[in-house]
Amino acid sequence: MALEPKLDIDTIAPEEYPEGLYDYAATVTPLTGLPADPCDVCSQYCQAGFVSFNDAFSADQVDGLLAALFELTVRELPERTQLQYEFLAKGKIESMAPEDRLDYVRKLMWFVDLDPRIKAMAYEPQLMKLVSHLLNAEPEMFQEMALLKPPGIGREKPWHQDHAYFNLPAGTHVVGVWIALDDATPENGCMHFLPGGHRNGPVPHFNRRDWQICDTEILGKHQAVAAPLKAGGCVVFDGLVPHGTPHNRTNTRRRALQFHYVAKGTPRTTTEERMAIFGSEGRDVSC
Ligand SMILES: O=C(O)CCC(=O)C(=O)O
Repeated sequence: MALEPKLDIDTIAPEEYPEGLYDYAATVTPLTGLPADPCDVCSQYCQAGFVSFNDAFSADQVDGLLAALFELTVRELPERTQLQYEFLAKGKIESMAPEDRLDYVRKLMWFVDLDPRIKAMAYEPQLMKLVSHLLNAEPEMFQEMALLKPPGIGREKPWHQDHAYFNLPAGTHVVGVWIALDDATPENGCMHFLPGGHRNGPVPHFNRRDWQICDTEILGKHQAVAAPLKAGGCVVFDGLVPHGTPHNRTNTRRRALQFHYVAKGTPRTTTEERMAIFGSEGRDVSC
C-alpha cells in the first residue's frame, strides 16, 4: 500500500484576538454583476481600494469550482501544490479518509492549472477585462489560493496588506480578486477592509499571530467595513488595502478563491527588499 505523504497542518494555533478587532462601521453593499464598462467602478476602486460585486458568477460556475476543489483535495497533487489543513484539524484528520477531510482544509495553493473549471475562472474574460483596466496592462497571475476557513475551526487571517507577502518592487500595483463560493458573512469570516488605507502606502508588519499589521493600528481607527458577499460574488481589491478576516466560529462554510494579478513582465525582488518596505527592523515602530 502506498504511504500517504505527510499532512501539512498550519502551525499557527488560533488565538483569541482583542475584542473589537473586527468591529465594523458599515457593511458594504455590493454592486450587481461585473461591470460591462470597467470605467464605471474605477473611481470607487481608487478611492476605497476595493469594489465588491454580487452575481459576478453563476451558480453553475460556483458548483463547478466547489466540485473541482473537492476533487483536488482527494487526489494526488504535484509537489508545487500546497494543501494545508487548519491547526485544529491536528489529531482528527490523520485517521480520516481524504474525502472526509474537506471541512478541515485551510488553504490550497498553486492549483489553477490542475482543473479546467478553476483555470476558466482565473482567466474569466469579464474579470480579466476589469483587472486589465485597473492594472492598465495585460495581467499576469502572481498568486493563486483557495481559502476554506472551515466551520468552527477556521482561524482568523489578521489584518495585513497582501503586498507585504509578495516579493514585488515597491509601487507595484497588485490587484486581488476574492471570490465567494459560499455566502460570506461577518460571522463566518467575510473580508473586512479599511477603506482608503491603500493610499497611505506600505504599513509595517510584525510577526505576531501571523505576519500582520499591529492590532492597535486597527483598533484605534473605527472606520473598518465588512464586505459580505453571496456565493458567486467577488471583491476586487488593491494589494495595499489593509484587510483581515475573523475566525469562523459558525457552523456555516465560507469557502473562497483568491487570485492576485500584476502587470505582465513585472520584475520580482528579494525578501530583503520586501522587508525593507514592510518590516519593522531599523524603524522607530513597535507593536
Ligand atoms: O480568505 C481569508 O480568510 C483571508 C484572505 C486574505 O486576506 C489573504 O489570504 O490574504
